[in-house]
Amino acid sequence: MRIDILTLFPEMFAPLKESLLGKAVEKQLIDIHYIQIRDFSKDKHKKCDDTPFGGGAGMLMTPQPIADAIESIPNYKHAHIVYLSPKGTTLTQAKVQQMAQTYEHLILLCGHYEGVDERIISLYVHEEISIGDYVLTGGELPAMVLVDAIARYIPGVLGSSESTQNESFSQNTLEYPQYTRPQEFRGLKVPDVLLSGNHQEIERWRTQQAQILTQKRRPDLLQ
Ligand code: 4FV
Repeated sequence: MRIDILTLFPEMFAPLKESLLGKAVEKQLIDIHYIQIRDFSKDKHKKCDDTPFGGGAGMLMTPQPIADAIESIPNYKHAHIVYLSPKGTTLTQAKVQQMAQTYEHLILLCGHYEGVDERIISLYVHEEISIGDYVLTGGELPAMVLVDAIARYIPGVLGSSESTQNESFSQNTLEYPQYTRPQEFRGLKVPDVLLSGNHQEIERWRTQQAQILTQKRRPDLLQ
């Protein structure tokens, strides 16, 4: 999968160069390109923002640099262009899985200030996605969240010991409690069933725990 990220702050994306994601890029499982929108500004001061028509607080990102940055991307017309925005569809695990399985080329537009000129959305954006009902200073963190979540579904990114199967939301429940060594820590013991070697009982316990936890914290998932 190729992902082009359009941003005013490429340096914010250092986390995508670490750990599993960094290894996935090294192994060329994911091809991530960072595009500095400001490089495309035709303003003599490289301005990329301006005041909103009709008044109102804050600044908007102007359309020209964004449009030219998008059109600089090879085959941009065949990519799925996403704008990270509180006005978008809220991201869910199902949406992440669908995107990972559907798109070979994603372009992620990161807004800043009050966002982008509406004409960019009309002309180029296929989908607006929100990571939650709160307002951030920029679309960079949401873009990193989206890339991280999608990358987990790309074959080879997760180690053989990890899986997207029995995890929170994958079966419309939260994940069961998990334990590792030592068997006792600060007086708290690992549940005996997990030490029993009885896989049928372990599976039954995990299913029951997931149901209890989901009913308590996220009954909406059970609907
Ligand atoms: C956001 C979110 C978000 C709004 C104005 C960036 C900011 C600024 N993006 N999910 N919640 N974006 O708050 O995706 O441009």
